[in-house]
Amino acid sequence: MADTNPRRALITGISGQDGYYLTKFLQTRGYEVFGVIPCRSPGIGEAGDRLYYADLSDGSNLGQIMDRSKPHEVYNLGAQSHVRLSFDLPVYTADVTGVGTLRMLVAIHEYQQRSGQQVRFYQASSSEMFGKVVETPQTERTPFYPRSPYACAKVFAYWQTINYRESYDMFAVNGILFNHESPRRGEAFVTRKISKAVARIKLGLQARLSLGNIDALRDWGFAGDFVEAMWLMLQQEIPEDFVIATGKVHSVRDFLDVAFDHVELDWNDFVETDETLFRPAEVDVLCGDATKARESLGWQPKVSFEELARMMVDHDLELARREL
Ligand code: NAP
Ligand code: G4F
Repeated sequence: MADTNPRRALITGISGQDGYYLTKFLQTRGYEVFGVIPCRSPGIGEAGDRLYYADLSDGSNLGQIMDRSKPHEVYNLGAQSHVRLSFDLPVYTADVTGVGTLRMLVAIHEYQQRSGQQVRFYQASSSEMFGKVVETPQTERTPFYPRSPYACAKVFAYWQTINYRESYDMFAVNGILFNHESPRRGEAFVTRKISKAVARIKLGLQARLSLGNIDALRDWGFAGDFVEAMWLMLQQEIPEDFVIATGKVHSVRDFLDVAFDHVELDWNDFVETDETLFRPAEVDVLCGDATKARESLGWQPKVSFEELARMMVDHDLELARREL
């Protein structure tokens, strides 16, 4: 009998930046959204009937979660996603970000065999896999050169996703997403660290901002635009991998310019260098070519770099005012 219930999606990493925007996006399309959250604090068993406690470093209840949520689509966004931190926690990062993806794939494959239901799988792959880039811009065909434990873990997850697609005829795809930011960005990532500091400096709540390598160049887009591409990848007839990027490159200095200009301050008066924030190996520049996504998915970014930086500062000004 045909399944007439709403489409169901299961999201790992639902409490993160992309989990937030993807949940909103799917809900506006009538999806029933289920989420996996790691158990870090009290409140076990009180996560709600669509939220399940699970840890990607422990696959023991992932199969049970598949049985309970019966998803048509799984978005694997859960990860230890901080590149600098991955140098301090390389084995943990490999386990959660790399092997965690494999645990999810195993759970989905076994669920498909048990239930006879087809599940579409999205893997949150990363432009960090290009690392010390061998060509610019980077496309779906550019070889990887990972430069951190995080990037190595993502390369492992990328190939496991392809292996499950090719071995078991699974609809499993990699979205190779370049940096994307928003007011929901974690505060340890450079754009949000800056936007939060700009707001607090403007209101007299903070005096200085310590940063690492401000010459790094990234292809920065808006998370709200990028989650739409995740969904589009799972609506295609054939499972394929896609690069998602703006194609425009800016330095951390550029972000400082726009963010401080927005509140009429000069960042040179406030920013200092902290050597401990440099990485053992840096990714100097990333620039994506999303031609395939534009042509096959009809996807393109809407929010510009300048709009993104101002949006984040405005949001953090609102938050900082509550501290006064
Ligand atoms: P994020 O804000 O750091 O969110 C990561 C999510 O993973 C959080 O919900 C976190 O839960 C969860 N998580 C952490 N450890 C876990 C574990 N052991 N088991 C289960 N869940 C765990 O990351 P994001 O920016 O939304 O990115 C989403 C995904 O895309 C990540 O896989 C990231 O690596 C990848 N990606 C991001 C970008 C980007 O520029 N944002 C670009 C390319 C790829 P807590 O909230 O409890 O920590
Ligand atoms: O904001 P970041 O920490 O992002 P990074 O390392 O590019 O990684 C993010 O994007 C990846 C996609 O390419 C994701 F896969 C990954 O999960 C994450 O979301 O650092 C951006 C740049 C780096 O070059 C860093 O060295 O900013 C430089 N930077 C300079 N000062 C800093 C700082 N980064 C951070 N986090 N904190 C600083 O104080």
